[in-house]
Amino acid sequence: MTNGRAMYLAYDHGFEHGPEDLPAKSIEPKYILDIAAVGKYNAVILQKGIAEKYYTDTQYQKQVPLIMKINGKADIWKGGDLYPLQNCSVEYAEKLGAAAVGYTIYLGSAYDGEMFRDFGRIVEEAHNLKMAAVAWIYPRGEFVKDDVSPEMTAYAARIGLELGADMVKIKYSGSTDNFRQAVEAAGKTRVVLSGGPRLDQEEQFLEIIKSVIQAGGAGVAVGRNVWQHPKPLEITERIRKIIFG
Ligand code: FBP
Repeated sequence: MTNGRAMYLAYDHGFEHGPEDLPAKSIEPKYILDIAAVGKYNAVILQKGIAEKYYTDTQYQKQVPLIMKINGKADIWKGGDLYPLQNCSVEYAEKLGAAAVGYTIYLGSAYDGEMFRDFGRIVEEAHNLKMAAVAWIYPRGEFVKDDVSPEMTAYAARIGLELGADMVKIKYSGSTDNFRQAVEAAGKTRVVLSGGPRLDQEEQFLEIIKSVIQAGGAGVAVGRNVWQHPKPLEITERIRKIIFG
C-alpha cells in the first residue's frame, strides 16, 4: 500500500466463477502476473495453487506482493445459503510468500456466524505473523433484498471493522454519498472497491473508482475490468492516476 491507497489485481475467478470467466489469454496465470508486475500493482490476489505453481520463488515474488485468498466457493450450487470453507492455512500462505490473507464472508447467509468465527480466528493468526487480513464482505442470501443498498454496504464495512479486518473489500453502492457511509462505518479499517463484471463503457468503471476515492476509499481490488480489457496496462495507468494522482 502507498500513502494508505491501494491498487490490487484480483485473480481468483477461475475458482469462484470457472474458466468461462477467463477468456483468451486470461486463462494463463502468467498473463495476469505480468500485468500485475509491469502495471506495478500493490498486490496480486491468488488462491493457493496458483501462488504455489506460478508465484512463489519466481521473479514475480520480488516484483509484486501477494494477498492469498484462503477460502472460496464454486459457482454451481444454487440450493441455499453459502459457507465457503477455508482451503489454506494462514501459516501456509505466509510460507508461500503472502503479505496478507483474504477471506470471503457472505453477510446474511444462514452461516454468517460461522464465517465471522472463522475470520476472527484468521485475523488473530495473521496478526501474530505480522500479516494483514482482508475481508471480502458481500451481503447475500434470501433476507438480503438489495445487496448494494447504502445500508447493506455500510453494514458489510462495519462488520469488517468489528472483526478486526485491516481492509474490507465491498461492492459499489451507487453514489459517492452512499459509499462514504460505508467508509465511515468502516472506521480505521480501509475500504477497497470490488469491481464486478467487465463494463463495456470503461469511462463508467473509472467514474466509479473516482467516486470511491472521493468517498474516502483506499482504492480497488479488481479483476475482470482489467484483465478482460484488450489493453490491461492502459486501463491500469488510468486507474493508477485516479488512485495515486
Ligand atoms: P472483479 O473485480 O472481477 O469483480 O473481482 C472481484 C471479486 O471479488 C473476485 O475477487 C471474486 O472472484 C469475484 O469478485 C466474486 O464475484 P461474485 O461473488 O460477486 O460473483
